[in-house]
Amino acid sequence: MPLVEINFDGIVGPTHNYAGLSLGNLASARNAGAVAHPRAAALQGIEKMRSNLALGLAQGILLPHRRPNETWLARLGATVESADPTLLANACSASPMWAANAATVSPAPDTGDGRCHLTVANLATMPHRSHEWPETLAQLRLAFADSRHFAVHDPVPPPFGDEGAANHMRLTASHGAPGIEVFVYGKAGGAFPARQHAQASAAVARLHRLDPARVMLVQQSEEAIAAGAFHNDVVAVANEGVLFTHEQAFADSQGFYADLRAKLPEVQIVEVPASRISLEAAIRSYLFNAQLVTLPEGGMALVLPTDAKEVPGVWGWLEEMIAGNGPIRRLVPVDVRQSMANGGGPACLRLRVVADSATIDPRFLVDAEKLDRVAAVIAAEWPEDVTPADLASSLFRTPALAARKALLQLLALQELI
Ligand code: SUG
Repeated sequence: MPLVEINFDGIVGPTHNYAGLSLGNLASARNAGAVAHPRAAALQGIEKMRSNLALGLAQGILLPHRRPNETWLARLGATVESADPTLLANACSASPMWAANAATVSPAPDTGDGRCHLTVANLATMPHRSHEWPETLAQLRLAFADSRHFAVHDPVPPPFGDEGAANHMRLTASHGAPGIEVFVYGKAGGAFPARQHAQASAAVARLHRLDPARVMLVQQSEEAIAAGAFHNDVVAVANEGVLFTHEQAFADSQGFYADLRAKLPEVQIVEVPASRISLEAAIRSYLFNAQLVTLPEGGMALVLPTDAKEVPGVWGWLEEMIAGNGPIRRLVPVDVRQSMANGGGPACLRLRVVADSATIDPRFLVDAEKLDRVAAVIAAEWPEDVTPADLASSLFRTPALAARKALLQLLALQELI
């Protein structure tokens, strides 16, 4: 069977809320304390998946984690009753929805043993994300249990922060051919933390047994992090032979492009100049936090947030790009506003895996009919509104746990309950 790209979207959990937990993520700070809408958020995610299925793409899912995370609280000597509001918010975050941060994935053609390797991300920099990995690992070990085709690794040990695929790009002539894997790390970010450590990137490349000649370690620009690009996927995205990037994404863009061209002469680099779209406008519109996908009929589409239409200058530039007959032929706007308000666009919500879908546990794969059943559970069980203050109430927590359980039962994933 052929290797295809499969996007695994994180389903937004019933505790989705705006607690302003992510320093350096401007949307998270801007919306701190706002009323969140978990049901609408999860249904927006389902609509995005439906839209991608309609484009002819393969689709998978990752599941919401058990929240509040009482195991994590217990290790801190706390309970849901005793935890202060900030600690409780950290234990309740629905952040596993951003599946781009679940793991780094190296497809089989790139690795020394011909298996697809996945390393779960430790997400060590942010407290609310640092306790995701055990449950993510449990899901990955189920979905990719076939050890003839997959190797699933434990996280890189802290303090080396690893944020997974959000700082990793794979460029290749085609999905099934060997790729150049680009690991983007941060050193400094002005007032904000650099969340991806170079040592973590290097460790993942070694664990995945990548050919050092086909690995690139590239520094993210300090100005990008300082402007709010807390992950590289906020300012750049790649697919097959195309890199779509902001001019100021990397510390040394020209050096990076030259090295990349030397390794992959056919690469096409579509660079957006800062003179047309400033870093600030790029981060506000999230035009790069897009899924750049190869369509079955040929050509590439950019699945990007509808918000990109609202920032002056952005949509006009994109339409010029399409008219210019470059590699990106189509714009597909999707409404993921609930996730966007926490700094997560279409690309954040998915983990890309290139593999033969027949080797993956089918409970993690979806078609339109299965999505209908998932949407029905969300519509019936997910709360409509949540404020950070609600997190302390058992009237909110008990139904939230029951809602997740109903979804896992529907999918026959009882072992995750
Ligand atoms: O880690 N937001 C996430 C957004 C992650 C986006 N992912 C990628 N770019 N791939 C983060 O900053 C906000 C949660 C809060 O503030 O309550 C949050 O965690």
